[in-house]
Amino acid sequence: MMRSGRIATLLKHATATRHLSPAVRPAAVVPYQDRRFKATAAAPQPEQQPAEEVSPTPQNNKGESKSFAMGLFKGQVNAQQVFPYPDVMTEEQREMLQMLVDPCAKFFAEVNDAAKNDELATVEEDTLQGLREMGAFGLQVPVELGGLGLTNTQYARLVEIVGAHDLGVGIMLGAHQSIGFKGILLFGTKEQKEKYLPPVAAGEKIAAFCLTEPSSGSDASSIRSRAVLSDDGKHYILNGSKIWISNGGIAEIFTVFAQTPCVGKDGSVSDKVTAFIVERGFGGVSSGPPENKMGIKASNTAEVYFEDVKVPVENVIGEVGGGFKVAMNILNNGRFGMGAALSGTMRAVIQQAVDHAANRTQFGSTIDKYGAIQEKIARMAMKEYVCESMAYMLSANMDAGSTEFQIEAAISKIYASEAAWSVADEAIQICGGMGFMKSAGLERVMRDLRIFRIFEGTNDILRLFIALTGMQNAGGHLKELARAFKNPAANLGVIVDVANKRVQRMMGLNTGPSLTEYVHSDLTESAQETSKAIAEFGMVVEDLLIKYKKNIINEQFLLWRVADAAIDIYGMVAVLSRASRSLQEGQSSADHERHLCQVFCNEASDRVAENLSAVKSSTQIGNFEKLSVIAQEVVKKGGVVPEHPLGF
Ligand code: MYA
Repeated sequence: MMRSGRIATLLKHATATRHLSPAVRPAAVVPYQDRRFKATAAAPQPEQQPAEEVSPTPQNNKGESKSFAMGLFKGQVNAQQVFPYPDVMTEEQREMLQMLVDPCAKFFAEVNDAAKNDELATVEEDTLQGLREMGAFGLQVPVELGGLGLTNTQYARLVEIVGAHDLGVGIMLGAHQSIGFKGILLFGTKEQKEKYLPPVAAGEKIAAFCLTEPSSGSDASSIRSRAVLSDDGKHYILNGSKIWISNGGIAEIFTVFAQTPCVGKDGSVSDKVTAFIVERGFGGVSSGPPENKMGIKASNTAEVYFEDVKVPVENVIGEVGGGFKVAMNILNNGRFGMGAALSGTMRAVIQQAVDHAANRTQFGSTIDKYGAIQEKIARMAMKEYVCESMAYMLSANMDAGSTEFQIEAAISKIYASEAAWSVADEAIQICGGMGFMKSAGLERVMRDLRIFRIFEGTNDILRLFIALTGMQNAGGHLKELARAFKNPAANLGVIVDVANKRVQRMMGLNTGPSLTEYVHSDLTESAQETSKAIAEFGMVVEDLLIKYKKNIINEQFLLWRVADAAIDIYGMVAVLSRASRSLQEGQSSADHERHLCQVFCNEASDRVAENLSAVKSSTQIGNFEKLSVIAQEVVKKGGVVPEHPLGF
């Protein structure tokens, strides 16, 4: 059950618009300043972020958001982060990355044995040692603290290789650095960084991220682990247990989230989440046996117990009571890695499937010549292209210093995990009986992939997160307009502009913010489809806010469709931007990318229209109500309700 923090704000914003007549509700306002992506400076390294930024609330950033996704919810195009396709790597960073790619790929092809790791449910020592020697445990740790000091984009390119070869090893590495010690890297004090980063970067000590508990999964702020300050004020005494912790059985350093009593401004005491660095060596830390899982078997997953663990006060990450946002920001910050890793997975399985299709003869021809197989291959390639375009757009935005990428990160995670699942499934289908054999390796990939739709925020909860975060922001936009109405004389320009756009939209004259100026001329039609989708999306969000006000939080059937439309639109923009760059630069794959982009935009715009019309359609809303009743009856019965067709 979602609590009401975000929703209280949404309510406030939405009700502020009640007195506006429909004719003057805000329209698609499109400030097209900053058209070019100017971020050419070297990417800010994580350590450059001051420790004071420990409670960044992206939504609270001052000034107008530059996030494309945030703007989308207002029917706007914030072009700066998406056009042209961002690339903020310096020449030096590019050269360094090029030097790392080949040895990394060679290592995974020749030394690591994914099938054996899966069989033995562990990562073999020679792989671990090789990874240590390559610096793979501290990819983003600053060089002076023993890491490789890579940017997000450089990191993405390397985890793509890991994802292509062994997702189990990927999770061991990812749980260690993408979330395990990321809190120290992003928000740690100088002392915390100096003490903890060198051993974790060297792979001497493994890290883990401890948030989930038996009674607290998606509802992360409901954790029960508790840490209480000792009488002498030098330690927190930590008690609690965590479940399904990746690296939980092998880690020495843990980022642990626990409730701590905090004194409010009015003097009242209430529990708030605080983040701690906990060493196994503190005593009182123990782990359960390795979990027996469906996939990613090579990575260790275990329960972790904390019993009267004495955690020094200097091991608090950020502010006492500020731990929930530390957790959310670590997760936001790590999600781009999944998009990159799973692009690698998709590239690998597509290669395997087309190799089979091009060599397997049936009915007198190799099967790649048949339309049924061609459609599969083309769709697999399209999904990979969208996923990869999103992942590197996001990593470049992060490298350019964006702090407001939480919606884009959630979109990328959802898209990547669902695309990779479908691509692996189709790869098996193309390979037929051979794909089903263990020796082909595809069943392992399929098993490994299943968890990606569940962990790091289930796709279901992230869909709600996308819709609600975007709507909260759009609600703020409506509030600004309501404020303008309080002093119409001073804000006449704003009001007239908004009213005109609204009228245009109602008369069908407004086809949305133009994107054609950003894209290659071959993609004009796709740009127009995207513009239309953006305008329609902004209008539907506005109508939903006005219609449902605070109750929108309870409309999960609708929120789900809003999120799906947002995911498709972000995908359209990502491929439009990337394919345009490719065409403009005359890249060898430009024509191929044009086709990928055109088909995706065309089909995605139909899906967007379908999702957005569903939230307005009384028939569909009637269906949602019936689906809710059906589900409740099934739950009440404890299984399917209809009598068996045979009567017994
Ligand atoms: S680790 C476990 C993962 N667990 C989760 O992801 C938990 C999911 N739950 C949530 O995210 C939250 O509880 C939700 C909020 C979203 C449901 N960014 O009232 P609220 C702010 C910034 O909405 P709730 C794992 O699986 C919000 O604005 N801020 O909160 C490891 C508000 O602020 P304010 C955020 O209703 C697997 C406040 O918080 C965010 O309680 C291993 C309260 O908000 C956000 N996202 O629920 C993976 N959310 O008060 C390995 C909320 O100021 C990695 N807020 O308005 C592998 C990676 C790949 C590597 C490579 C492989 C090869």
